Amino acid sequence: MSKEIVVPDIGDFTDVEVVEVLVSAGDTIVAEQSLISLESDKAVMEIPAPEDGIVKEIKVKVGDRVSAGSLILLLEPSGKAAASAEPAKKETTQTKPAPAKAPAAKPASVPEAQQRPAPAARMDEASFAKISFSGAYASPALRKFARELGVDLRQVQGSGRKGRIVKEDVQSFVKRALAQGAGMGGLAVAPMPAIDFSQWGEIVSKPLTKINKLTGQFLHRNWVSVPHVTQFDEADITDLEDFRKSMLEEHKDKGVKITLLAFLMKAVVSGLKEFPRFNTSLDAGGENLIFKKYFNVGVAVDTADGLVVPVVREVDCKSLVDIAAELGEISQKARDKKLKPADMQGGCVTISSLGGIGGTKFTPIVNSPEVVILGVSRAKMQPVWNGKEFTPRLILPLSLSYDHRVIDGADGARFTTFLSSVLADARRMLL
Ligand code: CAO
Repeated sequence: MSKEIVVPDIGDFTDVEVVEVLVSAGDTIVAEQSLISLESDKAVMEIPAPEDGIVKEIKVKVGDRVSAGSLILLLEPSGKAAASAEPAKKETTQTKPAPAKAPAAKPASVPEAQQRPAPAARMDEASFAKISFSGAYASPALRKFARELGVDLRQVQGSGRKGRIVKEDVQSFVKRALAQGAGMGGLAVAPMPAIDFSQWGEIVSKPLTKINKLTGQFLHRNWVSVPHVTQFDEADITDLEDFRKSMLEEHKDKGVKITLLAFLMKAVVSGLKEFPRFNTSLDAGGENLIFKKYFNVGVAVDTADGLVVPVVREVDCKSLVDIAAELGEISQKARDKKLKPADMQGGCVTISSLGGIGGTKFTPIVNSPEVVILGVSRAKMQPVWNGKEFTPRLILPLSLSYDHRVIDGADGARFTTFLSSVLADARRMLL
């Protein structure tokens, strides 16, 4: 048996617009829960449920105009309400069977009168503007303010009493959203159309791995929110490679493979020390630059499930051999899916090395909130003019992408020039 829930007495207001319908057919609701929001020229108010129950049918939609007495929805009262009505029914049945059926035959008459909130005093405009109901987490005026700004209050953390959302909460939310680039209408991207690729030939659909999905989200966010510039350069690593080979020979019995990557990590840390602005992050509000006094280096590792970036900590305090050993361990851990979230946090800079695979250059995406990433491609022997003749030298291509909000182009070029000089003469790493 459904009850008609109507708009109660709302003072002198008539033909007020419905701006939100806050429940749906099938919802279980409790007394005082907001059902709809109405908006006049001067205020917003929410109409609360007079009792618990299940919504059977909604009778209004956004844009409708309503007045006191307009039908909002049909409600099936909950067991509690029904149960409390039950004894009375039984009592009546015992004493006077025939009239007991009367309420069932005319469900609308008595219940409709009961379900209206007590008429009480009619509200004037001022009290309409101030009205708020128990259980609401924001005042009607605040809701109006949020709606004008297009803020979804469900995403706003309330700092008021009992978590109530106050004006400052909405203002901070908007500031943060603007700082993060959200809400920039110009960047709105049209959704991808759903395409049936099988119309052009055979296909197989495979689900993305969890790593693929997470990496995709991070990369997309960084790609659209960080203004990237990639500085290309080259380093002559002929002497470094000779030195590395001699070290390889020395350590071959100790089970540690001294890789070029270990040297690159040391060289990058020298760069961070020389150019402290590269070892920073912007704070969440985008108003302060956080300078880091530690030197942790992330390394992109290609695994069967996707890309992960474990971090080697305090590279400045470790020897080349220790770094090489740790690199071997973490890349194995990554491939065995044994990395913990903490193993991938706290990086200052990332190195993405595709040198073992090939390619000449690429544009890596900054691993935000870091501000710089070094991409390394395959080193090749090349003829280099030394002023008198061409000599064969091993040349390593470098691709340094950086966050242009933090790093200027001139500094980007200074950094790669410095890196090249350090890699050309490994003794500089000691300075
Ligand atoms: N130029 C020429 N040869 C290179 C080289 C370079 N820049 N870098 C490595 N090599 C050689 C190594 O010397 C090694 O040769 P040997 O087997 O003869 O000794 C071989 O290539 C394989 O090296 P490796 O790739 O196994 O080892 P690494 O230390 O260079 O790299 C790691 C380790 C974990 C970075 C790598 O395995 C990896 O996963 N790379 C992919 C990273 C990636 O996907 N990046 C893209 C991210 S998107 O921005």
